[in-house]
Amino acid sequence: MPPQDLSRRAFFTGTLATLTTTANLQGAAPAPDSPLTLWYRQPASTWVEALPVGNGRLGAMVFGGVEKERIQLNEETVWAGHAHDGNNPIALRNLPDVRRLLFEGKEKEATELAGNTMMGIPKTIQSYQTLGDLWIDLPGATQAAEYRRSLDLDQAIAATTFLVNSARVTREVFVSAPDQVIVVRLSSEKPIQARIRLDRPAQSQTTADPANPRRLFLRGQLGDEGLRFEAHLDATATGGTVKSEGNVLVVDGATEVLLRLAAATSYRDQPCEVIPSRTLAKAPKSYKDLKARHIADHQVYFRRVSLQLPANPALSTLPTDERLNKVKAGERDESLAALYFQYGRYLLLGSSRPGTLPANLQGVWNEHLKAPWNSDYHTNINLQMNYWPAEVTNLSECHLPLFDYMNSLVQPGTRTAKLQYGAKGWVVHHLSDIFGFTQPADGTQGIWPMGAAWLAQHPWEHYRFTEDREFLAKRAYPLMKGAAEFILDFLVEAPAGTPVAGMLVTAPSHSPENRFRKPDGTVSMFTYAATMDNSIIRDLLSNVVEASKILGVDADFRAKCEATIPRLPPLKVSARTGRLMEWVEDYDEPEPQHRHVSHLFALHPSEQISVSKMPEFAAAARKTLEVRGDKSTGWSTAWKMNFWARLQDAERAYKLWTMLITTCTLPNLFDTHPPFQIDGNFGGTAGIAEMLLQSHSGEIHLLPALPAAWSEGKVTGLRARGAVDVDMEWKGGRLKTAQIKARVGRTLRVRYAGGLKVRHGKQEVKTRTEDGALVFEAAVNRVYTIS
Ligand code: FUC
Repeated sequence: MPPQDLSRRAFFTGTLATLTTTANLQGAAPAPDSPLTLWYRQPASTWVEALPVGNGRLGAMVFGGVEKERIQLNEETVWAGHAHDGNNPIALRNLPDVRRLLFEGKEKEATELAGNTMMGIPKTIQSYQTLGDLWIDLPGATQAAEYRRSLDLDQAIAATTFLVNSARVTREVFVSAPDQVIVVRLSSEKPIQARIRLDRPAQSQTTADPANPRRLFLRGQLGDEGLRFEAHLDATATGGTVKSEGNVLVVDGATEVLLRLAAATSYRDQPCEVIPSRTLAKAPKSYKDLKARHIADHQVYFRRVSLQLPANPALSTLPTDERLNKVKAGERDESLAALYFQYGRYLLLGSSRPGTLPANLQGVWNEHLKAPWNSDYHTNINLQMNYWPAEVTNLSECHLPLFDYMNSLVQPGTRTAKLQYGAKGWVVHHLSDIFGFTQPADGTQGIWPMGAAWLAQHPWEHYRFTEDREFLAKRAYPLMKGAAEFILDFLVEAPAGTPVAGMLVTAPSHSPENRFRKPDGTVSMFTYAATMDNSIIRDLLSNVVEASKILGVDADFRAKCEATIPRLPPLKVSARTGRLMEWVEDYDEPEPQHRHVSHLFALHPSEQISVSKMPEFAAAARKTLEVRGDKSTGWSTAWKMNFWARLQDAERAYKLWTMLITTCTLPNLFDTHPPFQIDGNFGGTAGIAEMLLQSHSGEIHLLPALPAAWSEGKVTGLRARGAVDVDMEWKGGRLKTAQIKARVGRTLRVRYAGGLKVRHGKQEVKTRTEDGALVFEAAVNRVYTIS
């Protein structure tokens, strides 16, 4: 293969500043063996070509440069801003007027008044930020051959390998969860020289440790009132020396260099100045031990699930970017969906582990000081979407940070509920940070007090998938109840003259970020009783009722919830359009293809609409989706994939998958809104699972939306509601066999289009058929084979 001049490769679109190498590349290393690998023949020239590694708290983006390697670093609490009470003291006294104006149809006046009186102070939050960059220079390495960089999802290791002067140089990077360090090992067949640097675009200094010539400190503060942060890096060289020169570590004549980096901020690590060095002191010094402990830990979670879909070897053996480009050009490689699915699981493990913060808009990976949407927590779809794959793809533990985070919002959210709405319980508006921001932000579209109510679906789902009663009692129920308490106080009776007079409604209300046009031509976002609110509330109150029954607690509160549910405005199908109505009246839409499809919340993630139980509403949901159209942002495309899977329209769900991978996916398989936003990865991963297995509405549905393109395949380790493990194999588009194991003894209802028998070992199990589903008694932890 001829030498390739990086600067002339059409693929590279990065600016010179982001180029990580100017080396010439010659020849190519062979493809890695594992299908669970992303790999490339050239270094990343832009951040969205770099490969992510993470342990939930720490993250790194590996560029794979030759002469100059950049490893961009993150620590999840490097976030500008600080806690303070930003509730608006005049909100509550203006709320009745805002409501009155909305009910009178004076949206413009209501918007103005609410904008002047209800917004949080300050009006928004600040950004999650980069921790900095680790640079590894190999002076003189201007020519490289047999180059390859890769990310092995099964080991969670990013590797770069190439020949310089006929000697193989290899770098491996991972982020250890058991040892809480970012690890880089550089090895070379011939002794090398290297320069190792740490820096950050702002607010930091790098110094060498006066007490240890092999250690660097990167430290700083995010403004006068902001957090302090620290990264400590140490280097060990084999067969050579390492010493500091100024604020650089210089390696001379080594064949192996081990770098370990630990980081902390004053957000929770006190004193953060010494914590990273303590972490380094505790972590193993040997690469072998670090790596073994890292892989063992990662595989406990990662290997629970496997997925095989038909591979096209002509594509599946190509570098990931070339493979993706061919799929974008219309070629088929179904196994790319399996890789994308496992990548989603990998990304969740990398950005959300027990004890960490939840995955934000970019997971944990962000190179900016001011990121798009601050890389924050958006609760009007994005944060929830991040967790859609957690339970079904058997990463239940990764869901836990969301509940810790919700807990951290209870106290400030209770204050906001009281001060801004005169309500009990806790409330969150459409965005938040790590400092307990719960008030409305970013204009009147931020007056959307439904965040806690929607989030409260998650601990309930965790319970449904795990059947962990203690969790339900101690963690889930208090969060759900507090969210419901707010809702019960927030709801008001709609006055006479409105289409929902006498019903209990939300006011103010939004159908997130979408607008409507009234017959007089006025356009607004601000209203009362948007369909999404009603559906979220119906979901929440029903879940609270069920949870309180399971736990045998709170009969009075349950009665209040039960009495409220029938007074909520019901879902409505428009007589004019046949679509599900998004608003209280059948308004026109200025933007019929708006990315949010909030009024279908009842179809997914809730299960109020199901094809079998409410076919007329399912039909209206179909029409809604037809008019909304398929093309949209990353997360919206992923949501639509889930909607179509719930509608059991396999080919349409597959079409949405195809759009997600061809129009919303970056070279490193990150989702793009654009720009990069990780929710689409997680929503897409959940969507693939939803096509293969569903477990809402009291039954387990095998292969509910299997497209023709995936006619052959195998999946192991998926989870269904009711704490059930499901493996399946299918051929010719038909289920061959499924193995089902309930972790709690129970009656199972299993649906599959076609006759099935259930066996335990060789013995046939007695079943009955109810409403087309196979029903049988499953004993705890017994494996049943269905074929
Ligand atoms: C919501 C969406 C945007 C974006 C932002 C982070 O506001 O409407 O598309 O995803 O969140």
